[in-house]
Amino acid sequence: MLIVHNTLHRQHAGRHEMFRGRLVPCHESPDRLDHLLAELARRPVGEMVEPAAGHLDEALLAQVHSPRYLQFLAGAWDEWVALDPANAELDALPSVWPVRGFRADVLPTNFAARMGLFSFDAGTPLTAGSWAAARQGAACAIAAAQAVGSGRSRSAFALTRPPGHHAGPDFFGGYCFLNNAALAAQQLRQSGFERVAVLDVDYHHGNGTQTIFYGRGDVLTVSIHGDPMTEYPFYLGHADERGEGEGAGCNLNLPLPRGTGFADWRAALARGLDEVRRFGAQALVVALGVDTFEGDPISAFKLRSTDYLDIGRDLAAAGLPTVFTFEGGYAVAEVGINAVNVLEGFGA
Ligand code: Q9C
Ligand code: ZN
Repeated sequence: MLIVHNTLHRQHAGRHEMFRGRLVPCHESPDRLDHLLAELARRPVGEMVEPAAGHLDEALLAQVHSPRYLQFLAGAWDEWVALDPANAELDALPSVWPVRGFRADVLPTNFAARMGLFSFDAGTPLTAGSWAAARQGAACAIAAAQAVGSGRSRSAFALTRPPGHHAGPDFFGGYCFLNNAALAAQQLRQSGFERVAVLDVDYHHGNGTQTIFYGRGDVLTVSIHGDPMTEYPFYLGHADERGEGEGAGCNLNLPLPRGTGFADWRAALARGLDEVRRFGAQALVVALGVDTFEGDPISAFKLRSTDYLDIGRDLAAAGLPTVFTFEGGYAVAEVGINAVNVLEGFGA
């Protein structure tokens, strides 16, 4: 297992997210990845590398995200501070969004209006270093996929932070800016795998990844998650979403109720892996969130730390070249143990 480390991840450090009328401390913190690194130091599962500094495949980025979205993200912090120098001490959060009936084709000049156009929640602060960290995380995901695509390594784990699976073609949200799993899948396609599957095991539906590939027949997206009737991101992730056009039949959602324990969760994983096999995937991307853990502060499944070893074993049994991206998981002290358990269970 090759580990690709995002050395810039600490530059993304949000202060607050909006929750029930209050700004509360961010759940998605730099400590999460630091705990994961500490656990990797205790239990080395593979060689650790860094992506080439300052290099990111812009062409690949533009195959997953829209030019105007990327342009917005690149300049957003400077625009925010230009509004008021005092903003440099604050996070930028959206507060207005274009719902049904509003126009998304016209790009307002107003910064807050564009912030809302390119986002879907007020829980994803943009800070001074968010863009640098997100770009380097994306570089990790792409480098991991390149290593697997070239045959250098049969499997690779990208230490992506901020996470990515909620980010769509032209929107951020759910603590995500760039969709690392989608970028890894796109890179695997580029490396010559004709059919690629993304299996999302984060507690939350991978709405961004689903949306990016919804009309495509070359990338299967499967997500196991809390039922969106009660769980974030609420507006996508139902079982009847099966893909459209050339992508018809190439999306599978496996929503599960709050309180689901490992036996039922594992049965859903088996169903998801069946679909990956049926699709004929030649390579696999696992969007690995560990917010399915029983101790997670914002989620409601009941997985225990030892269950993650079995998840790793089940994933390895698919027998595919595999790239892992790191997604959610907010029980900070256990994030490292749980994620490294997956890698250990997976083996090489
Ligand atoms: N107070 C990922 O796991 N906020 N994103 C829910 C909780 C959004 C989760 C409200 C959760 C986003 C990558
Ligand atoms: Zn999550």
